[in-house]
Amino acid sequence: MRDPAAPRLPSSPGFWRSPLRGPWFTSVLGLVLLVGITVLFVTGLVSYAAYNPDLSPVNDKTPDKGILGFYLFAWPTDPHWLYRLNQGVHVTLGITLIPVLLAKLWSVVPRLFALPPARSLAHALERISLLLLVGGALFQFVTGVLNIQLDYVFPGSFYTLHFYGAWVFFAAFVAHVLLRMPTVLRTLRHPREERNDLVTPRPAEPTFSRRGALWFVGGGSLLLFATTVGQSFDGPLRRTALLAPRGGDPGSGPNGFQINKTAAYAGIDAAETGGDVWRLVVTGRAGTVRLRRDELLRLPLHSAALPIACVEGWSTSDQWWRGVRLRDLAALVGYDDDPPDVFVESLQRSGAFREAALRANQVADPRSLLALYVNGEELSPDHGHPARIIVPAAPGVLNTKWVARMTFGDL
Ligand SMILES: Nc1nc2c(c(=O)[nH]1)N[C@H]1C(S)=C(S)[C@@H](COP(=O)(O)O)O[C@H]1N2
Ligand SMILES: [Mo]
Repeated sequence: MRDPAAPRLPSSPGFWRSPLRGPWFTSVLGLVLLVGITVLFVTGLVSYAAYNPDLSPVNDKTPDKGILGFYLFAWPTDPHWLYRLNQGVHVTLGITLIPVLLAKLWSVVPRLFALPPARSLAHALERISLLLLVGGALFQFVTGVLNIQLDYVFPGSFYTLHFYGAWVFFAAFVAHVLLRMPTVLRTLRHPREERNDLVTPRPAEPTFSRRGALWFVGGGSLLLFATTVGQSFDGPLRRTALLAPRGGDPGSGPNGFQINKTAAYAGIDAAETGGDVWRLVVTGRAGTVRLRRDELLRLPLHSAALPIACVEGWSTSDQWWRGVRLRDLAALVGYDDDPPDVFVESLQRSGAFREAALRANQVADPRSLLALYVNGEELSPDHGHPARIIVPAAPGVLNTKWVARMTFGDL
């Protein structure tokens, strides 16, 4: 039987009946998000810096960022797993926090309907900032997940959306934390005494304790974590990455590690990569040299153990690359001991990742190679045959495949 006195409108105080709602539940989830979202923001900004966007417009996926690029710095080459760790944390943590974010929103949902919409100017401003906060959080999580799952649904603009979105969201987030911190601290010190408008005046029978509810949320997070984190590893662990679309099994053998875009997808024609047609064109202050692959192979070859680490969060463990040092190629065209920046172009004719610029510190690193072999075998077509760039600590996108042209000189 329906209780005739039951409030029908979500704006009525007794409409929301879960006894879980209240300052304690909201505060605990809020604290988790305070730590987690701060890490997401920092790793996100760092990830953008890793592209070296201030080096060249081709690296910059967010032009017109204005002063928001104030913090950019020259991306280092050490430790060689730096981008792998940064981006693995960013993506895996983001996915893991989804249940916490949803639970937090659930815990405060009555406030969305609270009437009157504004009691005072200060209250109106606060509600507008909450709109930015909730809208910003949903926007960041949704664009992030869509980019990983559907890959290229935002042609070129994902970076811009996610970057601007991050600043708007984080500004609202900081304001919110400052406003609410006193309540959170009071609640955690005296969990039994603190009450607020989230506590229902008509509690329903509890089906869950508050601690049980937290375990439930934590269990959801743990499940997402366990089915995502494998994308940052090789072997059997990778197969546990059920939720990461590129987690799966990349096959076996020396070239059996994760492929981003295949040669077919990138429109690479096998006729262009063969030994008698392909030439590497290297230009610098001393002029231009054109090298056949057998000529490249007569240069000193060096090895480096380096991972591929994509902005989408997946990475491989260290692969064993072998090829010509970038700084040796610079020396061929006039830079004997002071390698400059380099602009690298692929055979690939179109697509945002067909070209990239590397900074002088990346060129100078002895582990930075124009790789011809991986794990003791020729590069496969999908991993960039006949030659690809591999640079320590750099995001995957800077490791251009199917290289055709390299232009040395300060950018
Ligand atoms: N020419 C070209 N090179 C490219 C790309 C591309 O689309 N075209 N993708 C980049 C990206 S985003 C990544 S993560 C790595 C992936 O390298 P892999 O497919 O060998 O693992 O290649 C990079 N090199
Ligand atoms: Mo990538």
